[in-house]
Amino acid sequence: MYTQSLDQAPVGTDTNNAIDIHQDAAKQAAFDAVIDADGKIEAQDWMPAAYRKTLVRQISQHAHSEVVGMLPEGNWISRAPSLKRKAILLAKVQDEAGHGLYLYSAAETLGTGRDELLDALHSGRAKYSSIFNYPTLSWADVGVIGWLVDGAAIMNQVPLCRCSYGPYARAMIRVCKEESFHQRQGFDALLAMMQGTEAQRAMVQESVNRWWWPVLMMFGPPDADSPNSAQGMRWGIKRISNDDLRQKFIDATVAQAETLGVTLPDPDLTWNEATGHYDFGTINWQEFQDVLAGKGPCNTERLATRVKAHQDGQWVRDAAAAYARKQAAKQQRQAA
Ligand code: FAQ
Repeated sequence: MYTQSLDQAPVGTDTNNAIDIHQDAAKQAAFDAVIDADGKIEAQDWMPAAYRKTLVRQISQHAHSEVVGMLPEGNWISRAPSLKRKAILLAKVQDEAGHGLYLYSAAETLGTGRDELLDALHSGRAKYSSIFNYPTLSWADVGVIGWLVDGAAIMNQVPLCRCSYGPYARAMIRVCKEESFHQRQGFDALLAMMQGTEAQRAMVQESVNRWWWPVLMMFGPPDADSPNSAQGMRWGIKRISNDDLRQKFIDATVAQAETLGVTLPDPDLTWNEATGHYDFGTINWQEFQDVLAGKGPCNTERLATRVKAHQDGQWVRDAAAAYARKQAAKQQRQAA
């Protein structure tokens, strides 16, 4: 059962209050039945306040990640090594903007406005994925982001296509298809470099060395230290735990690294016949906490760039609003 009963006042002598509580209990029971049957909750359905709050938190953090996630790769659009790679990178970065838009729209269906969500990001109150606070120092980083960062994102997001909240689940279907293309283009870019010169191979290896551990942190803290996981899983928002997704990602990536010819920078990475999984070394969770606390290598720069982009775009929003007002007035005149 997923009740809010602890939040509810006891049935008193007030008849209206008793009726309200009775109605809320009926709504809660209907909600629980949908969740228990693995069904979908839609925007117009009644839902517990805590379910709504959790969804707004997760979906908006996800949207912010897509939008801030454009910045590390965007740095390389003007420096891509060929027209083909530039066109692919432009398309990928635009896709990430689109993902942000679907996700902000999904969050808005829960009754929180876009301005409020963006204000939380720009004021530093909202989180976005830790991974985007690391710098892109070489062209190989663009390939590694596609291969590993998008690869981790897909591993985390495919189960979200089955999320109990309909608008989020449906947004994730298209997002995952596009992330899949992103992952492959990253692998393809790295494969080309690995078949190139010694200097190119070294550039790929150096990039993998820097990104591997931060990528493993993308899945979130260990299950034992994840305050939101248990409830998120009971509500069918999260389907697979942070640790299980991290393990699935490692298991899938080792063979890809071998195909590429790169070494994953973990001396403890060994196949465990008994568990049927790879064992791996200790993740530096202090580094993760530091990045979340705003002390990562690029936190300040990323937020400042995002705020500036938003401010620079004010005239576009003003012009769009003025045009919409003009069109509405025109329609009113025609209807009169
Ligand atoms: N970074 O209790 P949990 C992408 C926070 S999209 C920052 O385990 P939960 C596409 C967490 O929010 C990447 N914060 O939390 C792309 C919570 O804080 P709060 C983003 C993190 O929600 C590719 C606290 O720690 N994907 O890459 C991180 O149950 C290339 C405790 O954690 C999504 O957002 C982190 N890595 O599980 C774009 C997917 N991990 O809110 C451009 C949807 C945890 O209590 C280029 N989100 N935290 O203050 C999820 O699946 C979940 O929210 C998790 C966290 C798994 C991220």
